[in-house]
Amino acid sequence: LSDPFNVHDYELLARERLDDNAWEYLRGGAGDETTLRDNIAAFARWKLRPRVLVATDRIDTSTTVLGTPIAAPIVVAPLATQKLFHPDGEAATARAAAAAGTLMVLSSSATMRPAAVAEAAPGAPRWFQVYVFRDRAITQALIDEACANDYGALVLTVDTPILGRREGALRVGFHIPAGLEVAADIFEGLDSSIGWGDLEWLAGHGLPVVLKGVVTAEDAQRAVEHGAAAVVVSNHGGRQLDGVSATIDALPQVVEAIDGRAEVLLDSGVRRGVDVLRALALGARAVLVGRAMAFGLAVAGEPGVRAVLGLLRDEVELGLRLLGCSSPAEVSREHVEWRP
Ligand code: FNR
Ligand code: LAC
Repeated sequence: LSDPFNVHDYELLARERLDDNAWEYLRGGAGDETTLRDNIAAFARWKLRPRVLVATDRIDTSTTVLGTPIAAPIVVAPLATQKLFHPDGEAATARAAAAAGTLMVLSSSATMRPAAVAEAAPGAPRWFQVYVFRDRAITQALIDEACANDYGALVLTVDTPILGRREGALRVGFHIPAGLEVAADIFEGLDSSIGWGDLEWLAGHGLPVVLKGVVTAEDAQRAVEHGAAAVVVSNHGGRQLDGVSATIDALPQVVEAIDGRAEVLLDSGVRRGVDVLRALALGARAVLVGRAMAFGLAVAGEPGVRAVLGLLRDEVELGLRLLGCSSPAEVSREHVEWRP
């Protein structure tokens, strides 16, 4: 496998590179991992309906998220502790995202500070993911640093009042290796008491607020009422509540409830360009990639992430052409049907 063709190849290579500690943390899901598996299986149940004899000379994969231009509808998801996967950590990811013409979301539990990540890829678009820690001063300092360093949105992750129980990681005795500094300790200090009322405080920083982890019509409606600029339909890659719907199955109810009043993004289980097309068809504006990106990071650092983002973009371009669409905006509900 010296020449990886796709995300699955990167996954196999990443498994070889990482020790059990890092691998189980990256790979694993909560409980019986039914949601982890279903995220991927569910994409395959949505069949594509290509239209033929459509002149698609020029394919343009680019789009925007909250007004920020991106080269393809693929954004880098917030992933904690990236130095666990490669010594260059979040700096490698930031540079790769910039080179791929897309946006990176930096985790609150990163192994680099917001300012240092900004410095690694000056001028590149990036958002900051917020966890609210019991020690509010830690959270406030991170947000202030993000605001001072041109992060363009605050992404509040709402599916994690407490960390899910990932038995694979527990079995291998998961730990942060000595010498790795994490901006804030996700494993101990989350504040489970945050509620809708806290959104005002977040919005008070003057940046658009994105809610990550909305999977129901009811919460989509509330998100809009509370001024969210976007929601991410996400089940945290199957790492939180096991038994939650695959995100591609939850997407239609969220899109319907939002009714154009905010942007809708999706993550969890995206491994192929055709998964991106399915999400677009069901009303997402773009997807986030978590593990896919991290497999590339583990294999080769910055060039690895660049390669994964590049191959997914190429798969989207090919898929658009074969679907009979010349841009993401042309992919519509008629391009998929559900076949269990
Ligand atoms: C995550 N995810 C995550 N989300 C978040 O809001 N803050 C975080 O710090 C992390 N950390 C994290 C670490 C690791 C190792 C993984 C795999 C995931 C969730 C992430 O943003 C995203 O929702 C999922 O990764 C999407 O699923 P896929 O693309 O990994 O299948
Ligand atoms: C995780 C947390 C950090 O999924 O979001 O591990």
